Amino acid sequence: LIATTPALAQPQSYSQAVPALIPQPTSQHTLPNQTFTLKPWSIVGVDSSAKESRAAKKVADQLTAQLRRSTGYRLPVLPVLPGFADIRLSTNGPASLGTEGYQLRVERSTVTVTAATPEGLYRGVTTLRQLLPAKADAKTRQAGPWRIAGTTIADSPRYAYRGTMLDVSRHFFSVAEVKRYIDLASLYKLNKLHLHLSDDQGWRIQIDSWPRLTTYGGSLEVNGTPGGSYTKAQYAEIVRYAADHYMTVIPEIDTPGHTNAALASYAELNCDGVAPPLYTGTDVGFSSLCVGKDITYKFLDDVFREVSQQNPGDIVHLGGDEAHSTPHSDYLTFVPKAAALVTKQHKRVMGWQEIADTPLPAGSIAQYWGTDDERSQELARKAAAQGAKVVMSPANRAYLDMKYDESTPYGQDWAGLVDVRTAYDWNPSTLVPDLPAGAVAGVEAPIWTETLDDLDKLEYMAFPRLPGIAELGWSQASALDWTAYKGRLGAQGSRWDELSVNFYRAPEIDWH
Ligand code: TNX
Repeated sequence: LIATTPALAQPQSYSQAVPALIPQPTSQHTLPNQTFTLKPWSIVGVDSSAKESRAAKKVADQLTAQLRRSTGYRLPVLPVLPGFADIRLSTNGPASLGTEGYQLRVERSTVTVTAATPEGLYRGVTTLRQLLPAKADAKTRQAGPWRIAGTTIADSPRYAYRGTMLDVSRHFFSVAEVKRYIDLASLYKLNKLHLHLSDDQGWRIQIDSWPRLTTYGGSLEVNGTPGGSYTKAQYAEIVRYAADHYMTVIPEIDTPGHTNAALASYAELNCDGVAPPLYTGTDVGFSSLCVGKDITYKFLDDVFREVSQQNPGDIVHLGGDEAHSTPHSDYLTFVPKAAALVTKQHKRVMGWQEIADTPLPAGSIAQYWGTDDERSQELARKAAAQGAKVVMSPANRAYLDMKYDESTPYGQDWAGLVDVRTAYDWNPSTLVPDLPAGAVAGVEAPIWTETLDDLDKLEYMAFPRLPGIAELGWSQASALDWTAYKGRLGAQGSRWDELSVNFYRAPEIDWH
């Protein structure tokens, strides 16, 4: 008798045993029969040098604050004693892990996250959160058990620059709303928050030497509803909150175009000395600073100084996009002068791709927003040729304000419809042909807000596409695979439900 062995079906529990992580880590292996269970008496231990102990403790406190809410356990955080804590968080790992790298090991009795810095520890803890059941993210106490399948993970990012941009000019967003956006973006290991702080429709950051920028220039937004602006104290609160989530704020003051709010606030900034009215429409390209006037550079010197003082990060974004009302020869004069006022504050210059037409200071970053067009690709190569880095924000893939499909109730479509796959299925290093290897610093997903006036709409456009851009920024090229990603993305749905994220349930994803 010849018995045929039925093909071994994948055991049902297999997919549950291999947790779905976004971004996909560099390496991940299962440890069979090593399930960890969090207990009411579990202890979290922090092992760090004296220098890093505060920051490391804070990472532990952020983790336990959430887990106490959902589990109801006490979860005390203590300096680690060998062989003692159930969850061990260490910043005493080897320097070879890099600033953001970490190792994570889940065994029957312990979970260990090891990094070389508090930042690496933070990235590892975001992974740990995704390894726990989705209900660990709940706001109220849930029933256990709180199990994590045994695994070993070694992980570090592909790119140093992994960002998202929020346009707070077209519609203003409060400090609380920006914090919520930081909460959600940081879950996917994004490390840059680019704030688009000025545009035609509103100036949103207090500048003491030019107070009317906010008192008048910030008073409205698109459609004429009341706008708003951040005081220095409020802005500092955003910077601090971002830092606590290991995100660096990149402030953008858009110049020489996109400046109607400033021109309306100060007549002397206009070439004809006449202040235009405030603008609440959604056209672009009609405003320009007066390139030939000295006061323009006095203004920018003051603005970049005050903005730099409020931003510990080393990058200031000077815009430079769509200067359709600035004669090109003026543009070529203007950008190097504005850039010099940024470097004078010991900051690196960042700007939209158009700045690559001008000589750029060392350490500059050009932000690609093209749609596979020749001109944009040429600008990216021009940036690289002069030693600048390029951050990839292709509008037809990375713009979170583009509609998913024709039925998306808001958003724009000038760069095309961007479904979840289109946003994910590309390679930042090879998108622009003939861009030298190493020129790409990373990726950024901007969310422009002409049509987005509240947090629900922001969340709907950012989720589920933002995690895909985050994965492009973090995971190795070899790990990028739409079919596998799609499966992992579906598992985020239950987390977003716990976090009350208003995400778009894209029909091609199997949400669970
Ligand atoms: C283009 S992309 C802009 C923004 C708009 C956006 C809308 C870029 C650098 N400028 O001014 O808000 O399109 O999608």
